[in-house]
Amino acid sequence: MMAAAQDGPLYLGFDFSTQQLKVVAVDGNLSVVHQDNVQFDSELPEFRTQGGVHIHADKLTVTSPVLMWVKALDLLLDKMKKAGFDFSRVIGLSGSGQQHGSVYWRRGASETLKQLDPNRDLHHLLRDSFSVADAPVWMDSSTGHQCQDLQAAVGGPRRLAEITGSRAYERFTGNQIAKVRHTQPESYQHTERISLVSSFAASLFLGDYAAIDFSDGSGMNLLDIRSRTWSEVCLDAVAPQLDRLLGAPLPSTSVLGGVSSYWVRRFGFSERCRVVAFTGDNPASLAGMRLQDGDIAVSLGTSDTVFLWIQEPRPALEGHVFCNPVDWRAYMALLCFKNGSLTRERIRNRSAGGSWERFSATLRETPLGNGGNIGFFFDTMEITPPAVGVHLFDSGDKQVSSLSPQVEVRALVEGQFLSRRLHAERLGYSIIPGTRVLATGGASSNKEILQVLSDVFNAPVYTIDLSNSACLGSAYRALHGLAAESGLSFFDAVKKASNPQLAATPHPTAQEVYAPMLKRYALLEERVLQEPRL
Ligand code: ADP
Ligand code: XUL
Repeated sequence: MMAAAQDGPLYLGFDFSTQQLKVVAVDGNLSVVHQDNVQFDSELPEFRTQGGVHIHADKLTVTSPVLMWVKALDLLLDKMKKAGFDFSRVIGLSGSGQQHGSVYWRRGASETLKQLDPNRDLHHLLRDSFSVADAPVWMDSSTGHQCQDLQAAVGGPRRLAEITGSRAYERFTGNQIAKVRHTQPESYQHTERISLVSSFAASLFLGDYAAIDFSDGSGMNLLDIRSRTWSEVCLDAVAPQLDRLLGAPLPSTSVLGGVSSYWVRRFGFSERCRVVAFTGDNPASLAGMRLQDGDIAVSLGTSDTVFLWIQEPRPALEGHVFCNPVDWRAYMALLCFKNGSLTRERIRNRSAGGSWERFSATLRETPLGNGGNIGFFFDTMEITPPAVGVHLFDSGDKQVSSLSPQVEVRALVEGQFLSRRLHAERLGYSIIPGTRVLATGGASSNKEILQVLSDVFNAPVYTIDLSNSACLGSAYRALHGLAAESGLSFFDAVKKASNPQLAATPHPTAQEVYAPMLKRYALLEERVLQEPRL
């Protein structure tokens, strides 16, 4: 058993997320045998990011340096090598990226990718390969005009949602591409390929441009999610001949090819090692949690997201429908909340002395329902709902200017989860007996936060061993991608993985407290949305 584990095949999953690059390796039994990460802010300080991004002076434009991601990969692989990781055992790799971000490859970059010198770091080799140095990322909300133009060209928000699964959203890649084309025409002219963060990362391993997969491609406002081809009307509205810059999209389970000779010669990868299409971090998390129809996933990372497995797409004006990453016939619905972990960190620093322990103790010591106090904490322009600012209310629905530190901590966490539940229900999702809430992301390691989640949703909360389900899901997808060619389903391919563990069950009074509070929250949200934006 031991001997087999020490020389059997391995699968790697990478996650190019907002604040860090992570990797896990699993063996054929789906046990995690290695994990590592590179934090952008602290380990690559030369790029001067905060939370992995640059927020520009207009506060709306948000970008990350592409070369930072490349350098992070150099660093991560070096760390693995130093740790004695045996790359020759890896027979499949895949990965995920923060969704919606776009990478612009300069003319000639494909030739560079094909002839990478194994004696040098990638970030030296690719220094001149990007026509836009600062990649727009999902936190950007600067493309309001482009969104209006796209919706007008297609026949309105509802029509756009019908085709692409979402009305126009500022962070969606088509609108970002339209902005780059207008604001940086020269750079756009010099671009030979546009990748998502996921397909950009896959390209580094492949030594060639990697296809965009159907699932992450659904976050662009460009893909027809039913025919799984680019929508001509959407492409035409964004830029002429955009299909040439994007390449044809492929199923998320596709094997794209082998790793390039750079990886074989520099790190000792096997020539047999295959690259399976990379996808978005949320789709990859769905795979990592082995989410099933009826479950609800709540991801608590830089962004908070809520997602579900759905059979039939019924796109609405709120939320998104993506092609499913593990079953090409199915779909997933997703809601994204921009003010997630970074807002929790701000309130932790302000009201809990900068310590998660004190933050958690406060949640333990304060009552369910928080004495009727409710808070909305939209530090930056929220996506769901589109509102900004901090709005606090007492038990009589009177707006107040501050709360005590203890009440503030609970108001933040309860408010966040009331919002997640309210908007999930509006999407048509209802909690019935037997519903499992599967939690993941950095904050899912916090038991007290999970208890509030369980109480507000009045449902049991489960976690998987690894809080980074996107990374794990990428390793699972690598394994499945290799097996999928013989027709094996994703769930059959990963059936040996350990089951999610129960982390919290709702307090007996949870329903009594939160059912009326949810109604109040919905009414107060209406009020917040009507307030003028300063
Ligand atoms: P991403 O993948 O978006 O980069 P992660 O899912 O790794 O982010 O989550 C990172 C976040 O996890 C950090 O910003 C931090 O706020 C949060 N986090 C880490 N530990 C805890 C904890 N004990 N309690 C609450 N939040 C935590
Ligand atoms: C999803 C979204 C974020 C990013 C970053 O639509 O914008 O969740 O994928 O994690």
